[in-house]
Amino acid sequence: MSIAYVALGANLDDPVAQVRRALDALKALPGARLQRASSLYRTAPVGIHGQPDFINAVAALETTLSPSALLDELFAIEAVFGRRRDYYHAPRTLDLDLLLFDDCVIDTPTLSVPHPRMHLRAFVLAPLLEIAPDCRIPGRGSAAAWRPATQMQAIERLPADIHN
Ligand code: PH2
Ligand code: MG
Ligand code: MG
Repeated sequence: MSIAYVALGANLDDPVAQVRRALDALKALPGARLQRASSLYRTAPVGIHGQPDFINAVAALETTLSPSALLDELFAIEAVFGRRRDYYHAPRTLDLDLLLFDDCVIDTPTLSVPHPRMHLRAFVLAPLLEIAPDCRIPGRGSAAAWRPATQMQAIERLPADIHN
């Protein structure tokens, strides 16, 4: 059994509803059990200009799947949610990124784990630290130690009644 952390992000077509439904889809994933889900966060776009704010969250999954099998399942959920890849960083109904898989380091043309930019992004670190305060990022050390460097990125935790 492995533990995987998955980042959820949406900024199109009622993103709060998209992320809530995506958490339900993760719950229903064969070969995986949703162990923890963070609050939802409203976040300013990072590295992108002129797009709507995002809704982001992070989920912890217990899984018997391999990293690549889990990645395939995540892509399949994105497709069900109508994800289109019109251009790099196009606005999206749902983005599911595999952040961490146990303490594995994976670097293939299709999968990089840990996610190479996760330690630089408040929209990943804040929800991740909410559900895994002691989380370590292989090769980067404690996730909490990176959070102060992202302090300038606008992020707001949504009240629980919006996502429960
Ligand atoms: N995803 C990106 C790039 N920038 N910014 C925010 N706030 N949230 C995201 O999910 C996000 C982003 C690439 O996937
Ligand atoms: Mg992404
Ligand atoms: Mg992605």
